Amino acid sequence: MKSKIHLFIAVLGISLIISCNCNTKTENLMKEKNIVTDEQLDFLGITHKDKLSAASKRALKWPMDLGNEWFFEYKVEDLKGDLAYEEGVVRRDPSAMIKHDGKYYVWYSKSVGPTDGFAGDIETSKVFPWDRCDIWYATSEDGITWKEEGIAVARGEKGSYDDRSVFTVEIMEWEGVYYLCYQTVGGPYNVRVKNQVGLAWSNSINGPWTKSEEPILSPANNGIWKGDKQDRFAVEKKGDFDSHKVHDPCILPYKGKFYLYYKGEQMGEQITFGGRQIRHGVAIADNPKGPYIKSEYNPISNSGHEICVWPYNGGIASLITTDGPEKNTVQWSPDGINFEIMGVVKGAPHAIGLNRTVDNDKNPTEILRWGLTHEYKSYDYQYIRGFKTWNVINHKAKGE
Ligand code: AAL
Repeated sequence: MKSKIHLFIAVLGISLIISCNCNTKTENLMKEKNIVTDEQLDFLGITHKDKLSAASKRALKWPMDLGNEWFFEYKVEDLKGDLAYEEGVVRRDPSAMIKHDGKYYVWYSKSVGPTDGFAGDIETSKVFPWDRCDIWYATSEDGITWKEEGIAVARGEKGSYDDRSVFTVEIMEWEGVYYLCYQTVGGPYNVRVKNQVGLAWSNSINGPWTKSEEPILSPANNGIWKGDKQDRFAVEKKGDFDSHKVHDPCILPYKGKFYLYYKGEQMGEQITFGGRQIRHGVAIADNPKGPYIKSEYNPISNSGHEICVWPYNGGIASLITTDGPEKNTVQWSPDGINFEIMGVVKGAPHAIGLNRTVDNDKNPTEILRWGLTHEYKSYDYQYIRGFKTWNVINHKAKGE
């Protein structure tokens, strides 16, 4: 086990090293040949270049310019107006914000009442705070005080694939058309129910929205449950990383195509690296409405939870939170698929609704300067809050 942990730490270290901005070809070449400069030794405070600890060996592979802008700290704040905490109401998983006619728009999951869980009659109970949700939206002039505008997308009619809950939504605007993609569950909502992704579109930001007749993404169909008892941990075969649920969809227009990033949950999910076994995948389409084809390179992240992705410097950046060995890292890929660690954070807001109105390329984490998140007031009730982040640029004592 010990050797496994060492291997893991080494791999994480190496990926951090590889991922840092390597400035010049010369710098890379010197690293390959293990040439160490006096400047590097001085920068790292290494006294004996012939007595290098494992940590110093790794540090010597870092670039001299570590790229502080990939690292950030954050705080969470209350919102005002209709998105302030309301007793008895769940508002969670905010979408990204986009701007229209001078106003920010956000979509989110909304349900009412406490969660009963799975112990009772699942036909009548509410099994999760995100069960029995519809997608609502709100607008704001300043991103702080919000006005709830009403329902955007409601659950489907009985018998449809989304008749139990529609939730965890994202927005994309493309060529004058608005697209909402979201999670769907069809009843009865038992612990083995599969979760899919639906899409709705409209020519107007205020709707009405047309829903896709079929889901645009479904779980892999290659896991095998063990027995008939409702037990999601009992499996003969786990199947692909997304054999149980496809969640947290987010579509980005990228390189002339549409990249649908999502979180996968696997049948027979286990606890690994001190958290849930959660992975991310991507499915790619030529048109916003699909068909979306899962990448053969999936999973593209073996850590993370809610999807938080944005374009940066010709590639795609991703904030990885909550689960897995690479949790609390900011990653970047030159091609939307091959992600490397660029920065590590102490923690980050969850279920982020990014501010898509900024110039992403100003700074790798510019899009995270402020946005929306949700927090748990209790297990039953979540509410949407605002967050702010900043890059650390100095460390000074009082009066210094
Ligand atoms: C979230 C998301 C998905 C899950 C639940 C509601 O934060 O990962 O949306 O289903 O929790």
